[in-house]
Amino acid sequence: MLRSLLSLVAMAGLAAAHFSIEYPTWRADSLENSNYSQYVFPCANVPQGAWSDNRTDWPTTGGSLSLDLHHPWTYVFVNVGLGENVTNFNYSLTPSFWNETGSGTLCIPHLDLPAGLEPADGQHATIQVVTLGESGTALYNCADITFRKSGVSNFGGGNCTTSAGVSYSVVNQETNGTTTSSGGGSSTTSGSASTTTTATTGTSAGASKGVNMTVLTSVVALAVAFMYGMSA
Ligand SMILES: [Cu+2]
Repeated sequence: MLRSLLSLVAMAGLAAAHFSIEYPTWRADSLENSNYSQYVFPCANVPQGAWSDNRTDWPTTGGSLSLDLHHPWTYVFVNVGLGENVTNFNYSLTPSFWNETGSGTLCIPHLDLPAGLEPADGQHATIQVVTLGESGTALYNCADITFRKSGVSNFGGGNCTTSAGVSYSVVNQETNGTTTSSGGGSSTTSGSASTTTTATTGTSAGASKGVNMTVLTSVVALAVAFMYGMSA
């Protein structure tokens, strides 16, 4: 009974869970194939080339990023690695990570590159997006790109829209009890880092998913507590 309840919860969690990269096009749909898992570092166990010819031109000065997020909230990290089949994502596009709230599309019109990263025209690279929730479990997805000095139309304007109820703030670095003065964002700021997007709350889709997730979490907590009770 308990086991079936737990597996039911797990299945429901999978259906409502995880995220996708809408732009640039992700390496492959990491939800469609049972060999893929967004829990697997660095790219959800999706091999490079899983979808052929799936490299998006992206400006050498930085570009747009659009995510479809399905949790009530998450922390978001965006990294870049250079090369054809990257395993070392050693450039961060989010020197201060984001605290995102809401379920739906989060579109960033322009992400700047860090100062040390000056890719050549035609340089292959991969963008890695990591989300981190309250359990400490991270989810990964990747999008393969080719840096282009020109000819890339920005994914801006009407295409880059953020869902109502979705917003994020940049988490400032803190030391014991004091916030460092870089909060204004000069030295470590990477483009949109000082931007806080806000949107109206309370659309039906995002809100209902959030409620479901909360209920699921409560059920899991109860089940785990029950198991502890039985084994103790
Ligand atoms: Cu999930």
